[in-house]
Amino acid sequence: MREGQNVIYRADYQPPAYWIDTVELCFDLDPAKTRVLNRMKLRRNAQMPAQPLRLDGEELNLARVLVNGQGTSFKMENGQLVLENLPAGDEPFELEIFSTCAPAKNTTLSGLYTSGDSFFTQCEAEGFRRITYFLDRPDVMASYTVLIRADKARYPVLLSNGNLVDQGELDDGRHFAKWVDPHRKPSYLFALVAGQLVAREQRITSRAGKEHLLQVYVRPGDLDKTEHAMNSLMASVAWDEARFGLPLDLERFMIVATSDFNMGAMENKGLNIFNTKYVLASQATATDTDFFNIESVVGHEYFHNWTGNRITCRDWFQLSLKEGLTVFRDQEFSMDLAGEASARAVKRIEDVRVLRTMQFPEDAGPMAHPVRPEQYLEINNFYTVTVYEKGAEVVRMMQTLVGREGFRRGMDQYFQRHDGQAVTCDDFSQAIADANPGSRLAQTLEQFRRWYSQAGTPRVKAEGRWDADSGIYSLTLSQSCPPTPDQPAKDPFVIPIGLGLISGGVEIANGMHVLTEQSETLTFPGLQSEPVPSILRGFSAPVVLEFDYPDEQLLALLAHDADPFNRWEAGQRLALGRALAYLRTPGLARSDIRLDAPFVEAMRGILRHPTLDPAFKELVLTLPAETYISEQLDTVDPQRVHMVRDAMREQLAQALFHDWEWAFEQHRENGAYRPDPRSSGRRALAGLSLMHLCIAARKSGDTVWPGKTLQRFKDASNMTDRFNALTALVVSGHELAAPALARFHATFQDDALVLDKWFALQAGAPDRGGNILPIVKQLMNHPDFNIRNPNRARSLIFSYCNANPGAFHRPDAAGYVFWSERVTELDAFNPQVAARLARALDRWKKLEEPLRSAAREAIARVAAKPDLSNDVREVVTRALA
Ligand code: 0A1
Ligand code: ZN
Repeated sequence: MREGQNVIYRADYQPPAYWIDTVELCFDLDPAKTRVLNRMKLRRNAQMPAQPLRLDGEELNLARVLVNGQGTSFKMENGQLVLENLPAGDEPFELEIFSTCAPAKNTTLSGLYTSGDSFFTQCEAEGFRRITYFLDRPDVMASYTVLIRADKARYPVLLSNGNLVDQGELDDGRHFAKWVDPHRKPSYLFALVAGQLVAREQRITSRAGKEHLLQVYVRPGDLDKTEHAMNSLMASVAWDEARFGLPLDLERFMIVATSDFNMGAMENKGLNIFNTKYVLASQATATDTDFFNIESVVGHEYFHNWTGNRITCRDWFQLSLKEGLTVFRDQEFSMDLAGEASARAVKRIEDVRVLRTMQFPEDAGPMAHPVRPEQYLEINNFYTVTVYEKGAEVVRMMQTLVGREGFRRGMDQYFQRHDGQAVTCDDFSQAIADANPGSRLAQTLEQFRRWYSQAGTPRVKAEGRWDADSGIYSLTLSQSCPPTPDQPAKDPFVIPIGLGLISGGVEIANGMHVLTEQSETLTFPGLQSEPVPSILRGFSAPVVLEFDYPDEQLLALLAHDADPFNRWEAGQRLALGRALAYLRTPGLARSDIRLDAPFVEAMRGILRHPTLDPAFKELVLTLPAETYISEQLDTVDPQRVHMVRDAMREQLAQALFHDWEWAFEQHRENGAYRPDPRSSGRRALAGLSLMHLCIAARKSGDTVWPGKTLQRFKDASNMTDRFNALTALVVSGHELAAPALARFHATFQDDALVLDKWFALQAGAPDRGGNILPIVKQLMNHPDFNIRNPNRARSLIFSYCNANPGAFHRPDAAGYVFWSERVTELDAFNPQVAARLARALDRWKKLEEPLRSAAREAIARVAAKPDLSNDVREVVTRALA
């Protein structure tokens, strides 16, 4: 992607040649042809040499351009509207642009589009230019006034950012609403919504005694599913005030849900637009995971109001400035709401699991990029787990290096310096360091910033040496980082390493070592016996820790480590070690897989533990994901990885049969449904138990547990228990799965989000003799399938291609053929979604032959298509490079 056309480089950043101070937009909404009148006040940026004004525009029909009320000459160049004859001097001038667009034909879901009978916008990153000609870049911040006119019966609700200042009737059954946003903002935060919507409303009073109106807008039938989103919003407002002293700066804060959305949600100023998946929930239709995701996404978007909106990004290379920081904030929010230490730890483990199963592979593949990328062809491809999740880990390390209070001081400093500005990742780390002079961050700032500039997951190799004579234990820590595209060699990172020493089941040391050199040795004198080191406690840095733990040490950590993260990690390492040993055994058959007694007993010990949190037990007893296991191998046969993991799970199911029975009975009842960490943890463990009981039953021919599972599926009072039971039947491949699936569909056929689960479960089920691809193809023809709806496309196609490696990587390459067809099909109407699917084969170079060649061929087939979008082109060209 280096010399390619249209590549944008971070190094080429130039401030804008003009500023836009105010924007007045007037919309006449019509699905076929919406008219947009855009009146702006501009002035030259005196710091830049005089040059023409170049406005971005895409898919617009331009009708008229006036400068200070007069017609003017203009030309089109590379899709931009170029104005050369502007008034001389530095006086502000008025520019009026009249254009039209076609929302009903806009299948990309970027810009102004229709979903059902309503209008929505999505402007991040570069969608505003699909609404009007503009300096569509985040460092141009303007004040917006928006007038919306539309048919009143079809579009009774008309919304935009800020405050409603006027509304009224017009002729011909039309009406209008006028909105003024009191805050300056970049164009990517503009939003407009119009349609038949209803709102749950809540008035709140802030700590400072200010009144605010909170609203959650949905389609009329969905109002009863908005309570949790509203509660989450209220909790978010309270949390940001309490933890960071950041109040809501608007009289009114709105969330609107749409079922057609490319991503999770969007933080438009005062008018967040959400995928319904992250708003709608009832105990009958949403799982515990859905409830927690809603809480965290509502929090995330709300927290953007300060980290992203009040202080925004100078350019899109700085995306992690807002995303990494805001993910960090939503993670902290969820942890604080979870309350108890064990529930916080569970959340931390879940976050690390996402990082390691999704971001680590990204960092090792063809799309690897630094948290602050250097170049892109299509910015939408860089809304990645690296920018978001690794970016959050970088912010977390800053907090670790300056302490929690120091971090709060740093945030205060950041807002004091930069409120109202468009800034860079360096500005952020500078503020945190400056507020904490003398801290480890301030001392190492330049080096610390390599986390923003160097891609790849660092390795920390630890080697312990015990000298019994002197009673000294020494630990050598060495770091390295594998090459990534464009970055063959890396300089050492600043790596905070949480470290404990355990001797005889007792913790004798606990602290934080900051590794800055390529290699450092720590010594611990005066010890009676060789300690067990607990390294990288709390997952204190986003690195791979290499340490040759003997099994006894892992068993000791699993039994005793005071750090819950490393306690869980010890169990994962025990399981991973076994999986890798099987995978490295030539000619291994499924029947050769026999888990050893110490491992099984350790797992039993955790499952039966008298005091451990059920949610934590569920995490320990879940084997490492197939993708995580695959990342540890040089070459991968995904079907073999699946076979090994599946066989290990089956062994755990059989060996712990009575323990699973016990666990299920102990945790099956949870009283009235509440999606809190405690009772959801109990449901999770009951669900995992049921799954293992069904798997064991498949092996033994027992019909009792499948029967009980079906009964639970039918009787369940909530979606979590119901779906877990259904999943147990489907995953174990029991014949009761088919009637249960049919019943599930019949019950929930009118609920789109539940149907998404129904599609996803079938597409993600374990492959039996190559049966999944035919099922997926059949489901593509199901009357409820619609590839144009991103949620539905993801639930079927992505669940198969991205989340079911054992079924997707078929020796006959039919999975790859299916993938390439879907990528091209999607690309024709929604490039963003297509490009995400295109990434399913990112790791093709790791595949064993003949899969590797077949995958390459499939990617090449996509790359050879004419008219590919930039989005897909960038992904496939990088993959083939
Ligand atoms: N800023 C949003 C994510 C988002 C990004 C791009 C979108 O359209 C291309 C939509 C949403 C967030 O972080 O939640
Ligand atoms: Zn975000």
